[in-house]
Amino acid sequence: MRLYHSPTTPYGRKVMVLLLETGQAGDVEVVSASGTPLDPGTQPLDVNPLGKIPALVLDDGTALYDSRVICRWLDDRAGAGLYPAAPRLWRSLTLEATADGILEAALLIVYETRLRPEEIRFAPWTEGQWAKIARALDMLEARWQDHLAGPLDIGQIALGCALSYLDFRHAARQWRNGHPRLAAWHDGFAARASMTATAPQG
Ligand SMILES: N[C@@H](CCC(=O)N[C@@H](CS)C(=O)NCC(=O)O)C(=O)O
Repeated sequence: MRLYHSPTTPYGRKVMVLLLETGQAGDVEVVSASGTPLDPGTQPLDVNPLGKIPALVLDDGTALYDSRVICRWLDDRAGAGLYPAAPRLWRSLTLEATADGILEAALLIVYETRLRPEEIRFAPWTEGQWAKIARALDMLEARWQDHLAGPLDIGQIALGCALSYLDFRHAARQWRNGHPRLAAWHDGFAARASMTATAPQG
């Protein structure tokens, strides 16, 4: 299998963490790819026409994307149980969607500040993206601690990668302020071997 990935993509990191947690890392050839909405660069457009990574090409040529599909497929392949039976499943998937939503807003802010020329930037839009993240963090702090204390699942993997991405790209926003329980959970999660082995570089 071939995984298109870059050392800084938090969505690709979800897949890498899952590969390590489920003992499948050796089954995948990692191919470096990168690009932006302005320039697809080395993104494998023939694999994912949306020009995004991660994307996984199976041995029979089937292309899988995005990270949610790839993670679920890999979990199924290994029988790893990172997608528990319902009703817990719905919490796991909602947590993953929340973490991915944090990532989406965080990435849009990065694109806004890096790609858009300064004279046409719109600060209220950027702050609106951060407000989404702030609301999600408040909700996770208040209502998700029981789930986070439970067995490892795809929601926790996605959240661990999302919070680490906030450290990586938005450290100045200091997401830990007002979220001590989430910060404590992340300290523990970030110490996992699968997380230390996949820390973003660049
Ligand atoms: N929903 C997708 C998001 C993937 C994504 O946005 N990847 C970024 C890298 S972190 C990308 O490839 N961006 C290039 C672009 O948007 O053109 C997933 O979960 O895989």
